[in-house]
Amino acid sequence: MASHDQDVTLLTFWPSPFSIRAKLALLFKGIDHEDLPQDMDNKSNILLESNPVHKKVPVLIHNGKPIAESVIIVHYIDEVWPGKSPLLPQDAFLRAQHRFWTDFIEKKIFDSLVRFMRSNDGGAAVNEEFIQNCLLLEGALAELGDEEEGPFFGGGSMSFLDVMLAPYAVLIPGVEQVMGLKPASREQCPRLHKLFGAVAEHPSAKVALPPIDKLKEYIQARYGSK
Ligand SMILES: N[C@@H](CCC(=O)N[C@@H](CS)C(=O)NCC(=O)O)C(=O)O
Repeated sequence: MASHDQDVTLLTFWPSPFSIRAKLALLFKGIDHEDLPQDMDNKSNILLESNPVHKKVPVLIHNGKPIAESVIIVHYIDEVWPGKSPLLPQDAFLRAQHRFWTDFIEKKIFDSLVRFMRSNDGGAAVNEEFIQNCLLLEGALAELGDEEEGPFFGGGSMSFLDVMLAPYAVLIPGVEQVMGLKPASREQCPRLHKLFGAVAEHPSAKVALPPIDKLKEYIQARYGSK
């Protein structure tokens, strides 16, 4: 682990895909930190004071200064601890591509997944929308990620977009197994399947991602089956 002169605390909620991103970025960079799990039904003073605008996790507190919003947190981590392998590419156009597809994950992938989970009509239409969004992401992966170098958007090493997507490696199977989501097939999205497989095997992701059975119990309790 790096830099013992830094005081780094992360406010988290274990099933939160947003918390998982921030945790993964810290682990990937080897940053010593304290993980402070939060009770979402009884928000702590530290959460309310450090994220008074949204009152949500994750919040990174670095030497007493709070940073909220997972995308902003991962960006901050990458700037403060560039280390041997920066998450964002050096090239400005590629950086813009990573930001564009991050925005797509928030606005399209996450949104269609949550609408599926909340749907009370079986969710077939929104499930199809979700698959179409995965196909678009597959196209981006084929364009941006060098398959010969490795399975990630960053080729052989995780990059910004890989961290953004990593929580879905467990979230999608969780929603599939509890709620009957039909994910894009291996034939439709071979690169995404490889990426999620590689995420599941990544040493930092193994620590950051919750076990699938625990996540399934949470999804079942919170959303029920379809
Ligand atoms: N856009 C935020 C979303 C964070 C978020 O929605 N966090 C949820 C947990 S998954 C939360 O703290 N919810 C508490 C609440 O809504 O009161 C991010 O990227 O960090």
